[in-house]
Amino acid sequence: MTRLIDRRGALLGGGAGMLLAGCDCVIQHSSARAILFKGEDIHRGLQRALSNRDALAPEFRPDQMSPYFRTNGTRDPGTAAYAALRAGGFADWRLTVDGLVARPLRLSLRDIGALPQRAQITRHDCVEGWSAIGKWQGPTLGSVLRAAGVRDAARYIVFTCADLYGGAPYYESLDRIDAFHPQTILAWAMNDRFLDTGHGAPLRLRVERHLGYKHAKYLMRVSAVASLDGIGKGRGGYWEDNVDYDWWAGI
Ligand SMILES: Nc1nc2c(c(=O)[nH]1)N[C@H]1C(S)=C(S)[C@@H](COP(=O)(O)O)O[C@H]1N2
Ligand SMILES: [Mo]
Repeated sequence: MTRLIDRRGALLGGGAGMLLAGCDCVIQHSSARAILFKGEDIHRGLQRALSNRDALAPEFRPDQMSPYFRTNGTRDPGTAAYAALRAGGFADWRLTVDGLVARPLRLSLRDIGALPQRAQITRHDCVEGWSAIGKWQGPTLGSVLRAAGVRDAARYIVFTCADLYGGAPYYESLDRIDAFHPQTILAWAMNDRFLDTGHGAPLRLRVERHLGYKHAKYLMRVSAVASLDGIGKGRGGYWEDNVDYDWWAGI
């Protein structure tokens, strides 16, 4: 990993240009989807059947961004460990990438900023009935998994967070198709600024074809696994385990 960083240099030191560079919007795809699925009468199931798993979520223009993007769930992990990391500007924070990978990684924010970046303006849809449009930037999860040499036996990617619910970390999981979806990114910037505490600093998942609860904030660990058995209560996420939310939260 050190070699990867040395070759590409640091982004975070001089990242302003990158932040202002704008989004890699895929207008053709979103307008095609808009035309295809215009009628309110088209059943969601039909839409699901017609859209393939690799289809892109709609992307928006900067002038469509929500002036206010609320926070939900944990707004501050509130642990001594998290407070210490934040007090140090997350210089000591590392993302562990492990499990079924050839090369386990421990990535700093600088390492993450040095990977190829993607920016996207998307709509966040929370199952509780609110939505907001914001801009997110970071490397694709796929590029991180490739850097780690994810093994073929890995069927799921599990995300472990810094915040605790009843003593256990919030967690989520995706299958390989969503993990390698081009809009699935590990975002360190929101609306052209570093993520704030409320929105999941220093790093959160964006998985744009899914509902809000899949977008794990306060990321600490990304693990490639063959099965979700034995992780939490085995249903692939905190809400899935405890409130019967569906593991599949595709939109
Ligand atoms: N670690 C962690 N991630 C989380 C949550 C949480 O409580 N803890 N809440 C989820 C829910 S339900 C939603 S809608 C979004 C909210 O993201 P936001 O606070 O940036 O709006 O984060 C998701 N990710
Ligand atoms: Mo949510």
